[in-house]
Amino acid sequence: MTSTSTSTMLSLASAPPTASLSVHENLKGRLKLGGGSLSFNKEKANHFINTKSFSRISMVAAVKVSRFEGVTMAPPDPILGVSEAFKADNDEKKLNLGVGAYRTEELQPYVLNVVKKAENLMVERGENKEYLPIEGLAAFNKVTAELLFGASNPVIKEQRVATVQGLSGTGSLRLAAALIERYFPGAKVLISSPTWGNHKNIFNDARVPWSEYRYYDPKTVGLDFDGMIADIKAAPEGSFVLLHGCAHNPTGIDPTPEQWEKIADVIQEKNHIPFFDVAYQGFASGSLDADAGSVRLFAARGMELLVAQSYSKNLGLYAERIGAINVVCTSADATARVKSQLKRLARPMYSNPPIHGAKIVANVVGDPTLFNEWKAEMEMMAGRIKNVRQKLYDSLTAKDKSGKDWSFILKQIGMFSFTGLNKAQSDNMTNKWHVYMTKDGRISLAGLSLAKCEYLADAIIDSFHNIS
Ligand code: KET
Repeated sequence: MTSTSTSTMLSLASAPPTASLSVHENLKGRLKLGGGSLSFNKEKANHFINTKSFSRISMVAAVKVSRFEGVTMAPPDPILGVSEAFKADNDEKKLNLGVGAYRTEELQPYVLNVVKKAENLMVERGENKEYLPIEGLAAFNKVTAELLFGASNPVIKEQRVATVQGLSGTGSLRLAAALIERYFPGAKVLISSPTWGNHKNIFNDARVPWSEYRYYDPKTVGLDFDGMIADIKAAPEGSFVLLHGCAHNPTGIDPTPEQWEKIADVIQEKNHIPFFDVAYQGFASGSLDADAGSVRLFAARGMELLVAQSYSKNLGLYAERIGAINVVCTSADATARVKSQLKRLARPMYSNPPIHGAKIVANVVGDPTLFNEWKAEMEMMAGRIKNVRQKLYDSLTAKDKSGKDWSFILKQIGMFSFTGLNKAQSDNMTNKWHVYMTKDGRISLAGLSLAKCEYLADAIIDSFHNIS
């Protein structure tokens, strides 16, 4: 999209009189074009006009300018942009702790063995590539809801879950946002402060108003539970409350089961609707059931709720874009209607979802042998992250003589550690130490190896103590 790639023909002859006049009279060197403007060579234009003796302007001026001149450069994405910067760095010591993507101890991407087995099954069966229905693969929708709520959960037995396959967690959240925009106009979504960076983009683009509730307390490096409760209470009745089902991103701090009960109490009191983002089921504790505990606790109260699911992390299906949106309603009848509207929203956006990831999930979760193998692999991945978490803590404690308490690292769970490093300190991590991370001080432990813990500890200690 360079300005020389397109030539815009500006025809004064065909322009209406007012337009040609305004071009002549307002030759100030720039000509307004839509939201942007283009350079206009006043002298050349005047010369051209003056050398013609005409009663009627009949000329065509060629102006080499892009029709997209008014489009400004977007900033790099705060998370995925980090990977782009990492790729451009040629230093051997470089470490990508930006995006939450699992790596092996050798820092290589990991394709789960169960995924390979499921894919082999698909090839053996000669499965086709026909369009899926708008709501996605039926076998996937069944197993994904069962994995989330438990197969014997009344919400499933009573057909009170509208499940629609989505474009992973992000696409599922976006579809739910579109549903909120259409059926709850003006309703607000409350999001935690801080939260996963893309939440705000999703609701902004869907034109759903949002505000923040307190979540992280830098003083205790823990949950600001009282602040959270007070803000949820103070929100307009009937708001949506976005909650991270487990392994809160970016803080790694989750409410306790007792705190979840109290959160459910205020949400019920205020007639709010809980909206869970479950991107790490099985990754927080290593147990799929334990990590779905928060969602099941709310469902057991008979509450209506929304849950977006992702298989990017727990099955390593990042690029397959496989996930789902589940809407739990109080009646099967309302559920069917909600599902029909989710389909109606999806059809003009992307028509229907991709089949490959859906088949993988359906094959793995639906087959007892593969399901057990998956659980073992997930425990292995969660275990490796726990090991580097411990080693990082040990390295920091051994090397840092300042007496700073680093135990918050061990209290956090999931893929990330929220280090408390500010933007300048995070910049130092990248510029001096080639450690790529998000500017909010988050590091992905899934991208760290035991071998690199000491180096990372040196970088953190230097950045923490020498940069303010
Ligand atoms: N919710 C949360 C909380 C989340 O951390 C992610 C991804 C998603 C949803 C969406 O993932 P998807 O691949 O659309 O299913 N987070 C990591 C990657 C990203 O930013 O896209 C991350 O925080 O690094």
